[in-house]
Amino acid sequence: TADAPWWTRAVVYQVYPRSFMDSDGDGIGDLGGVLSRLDHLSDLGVDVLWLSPVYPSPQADNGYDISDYQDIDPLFGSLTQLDELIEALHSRGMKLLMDLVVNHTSDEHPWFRESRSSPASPRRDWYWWRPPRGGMAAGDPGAEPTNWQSFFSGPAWTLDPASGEYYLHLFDRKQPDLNWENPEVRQAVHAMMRWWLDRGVDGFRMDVINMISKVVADDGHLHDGPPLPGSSLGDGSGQFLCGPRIHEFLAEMHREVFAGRDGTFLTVGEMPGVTVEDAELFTDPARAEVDMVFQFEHVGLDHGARKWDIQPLRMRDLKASFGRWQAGLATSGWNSLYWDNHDQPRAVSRFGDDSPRYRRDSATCLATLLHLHRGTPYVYQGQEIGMANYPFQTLDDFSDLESLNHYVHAVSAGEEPAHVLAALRKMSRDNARTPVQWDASPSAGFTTGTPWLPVNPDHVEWNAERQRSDDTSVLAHYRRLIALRHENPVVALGDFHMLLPDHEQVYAFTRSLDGEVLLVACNLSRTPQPLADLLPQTTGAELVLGNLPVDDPAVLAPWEARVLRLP
Ligand code: TEU
Repeated sequence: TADAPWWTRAVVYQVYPRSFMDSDGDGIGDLGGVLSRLDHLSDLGVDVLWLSPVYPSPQADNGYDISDYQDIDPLFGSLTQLDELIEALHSRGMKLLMDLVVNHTSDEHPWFRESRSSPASPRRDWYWWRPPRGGMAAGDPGAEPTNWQSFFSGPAWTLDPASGEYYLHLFDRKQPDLNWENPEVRQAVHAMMRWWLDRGVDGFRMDVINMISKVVADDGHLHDGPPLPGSSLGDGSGQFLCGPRIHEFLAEMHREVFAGRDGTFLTVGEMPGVTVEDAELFTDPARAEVDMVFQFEHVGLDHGARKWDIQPLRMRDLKASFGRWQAGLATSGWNSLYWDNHDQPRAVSRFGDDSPRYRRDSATCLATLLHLHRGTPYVYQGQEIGMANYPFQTLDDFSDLESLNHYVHAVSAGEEPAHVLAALRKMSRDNARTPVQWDASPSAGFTTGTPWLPVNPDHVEWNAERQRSDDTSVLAHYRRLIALRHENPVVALGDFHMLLPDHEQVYAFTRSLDGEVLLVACNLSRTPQPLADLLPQTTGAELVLGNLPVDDPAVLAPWEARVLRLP
């Protein structure tokens, strides 16, 4: 276990800066705010800070549309403050991951401005430009070069009238895809990454990095995907997820950026649609591509055809999925572990039970379940204090373009507005983007101004200050979970074995290392469960960490999670 990489014992904390802490009163979080709250991170015990984008951006997608990769947007602060943050984190023994968004830039990036300026521009081939589909006129419905649907609704191509050609954007039209087939693009990205490493950054979270290789014919032709039900558009994912050159591009990136550097870096690739088999290759240390990936299987289990077609999560599906990933990466490769991030609704509302009676218990139960798996846990800002979904009322309450675009497209396609709104309330990314609740004051201690997105009214009861000295709080439990990982190699490295695969309420598994066996048993329901009957080996076992006082050793109380050391 001595030679296991440092990040196998690490816990990463994600800061979505716009909603974390505002230091200049404009109602938008910033780097000054992050700097002012580092004690909170040290107190929690996290090792790495993943900072969502703070680069210059028109903010079409809250910074995931970058117009300058080597500066800081004045909205968030300055490069000087970023350097201060690197220094402050390093002095606390922590590391900084920057968010690398290089599948696409902003349409306001100089690269795209040049590329769009003329078909003869030397940067034309830095992006994906194509003429209208064979024989059709530019601007005709269906004349887009492929039938792909954007992740943010509508076609993934937008016409540039000046040239009569379309450009590709898998996301918003203000996020044109870079053409990674072009070695000039790859070299420019590598140079930028090296520039950040030279500044002292410790690695990257790589945004939709498995989309940078598209299936493209020798003549440049891109292919349609299968038609989407009830739509004139198609599912292009087979043409751009984990495409033919993805391993080549990531290996090249690793070689050009990290090789030869003395340092202990961390790379995590965000990969919608990635399979365990793909991830075994991506995270195989011998291949030097990425250290770990964010996969999306578990956060897709309550989705139907779309994330908005919500269905109840079945426990056996969750166990099968997590179990498959634990088994698949058991001998080589590595898992990331997450419930929450800035794109997902709050786990305590989605997978837990945010009723007054069970909110604390379910939040700490879900945390125990996740953090005791094999992999690197990611804590999303506010998750450590049990922050929950926001009580959105009307469409005006929402800010996220993914949600707003979906509403417009769904309603114009004939879906019932009230039904669409109900789905937004549950699944909108805005649920994760309300300001972090630091205290019970009017704006939860987040800002002295008007917050860009309203603070959840429940901040009066659910806030960091109230929990800091409460040993029974969600925050205290996260502190203990993180310490457990730091102090026990079996938590970081122990072999994983799933138990009770078909039980609908109890999620249980063991972790084993050098003869030490921990058994983790979590009751993800409101009904007590007969632990001793289900798992007789737990009788008399030593309690290592529980999220509730143990009333009856033989019974798991509602939302009770126990970590037991077997004799
Ligand atoms: O998200 C990638 C992504 O696939 C998500 O958009 C996800 O599909 C959706 O939000 C949830 O269903 C990354 C960033 O995390 C996200 O914030 C950006 O909007 C997106 O890429 C484009 O950069």
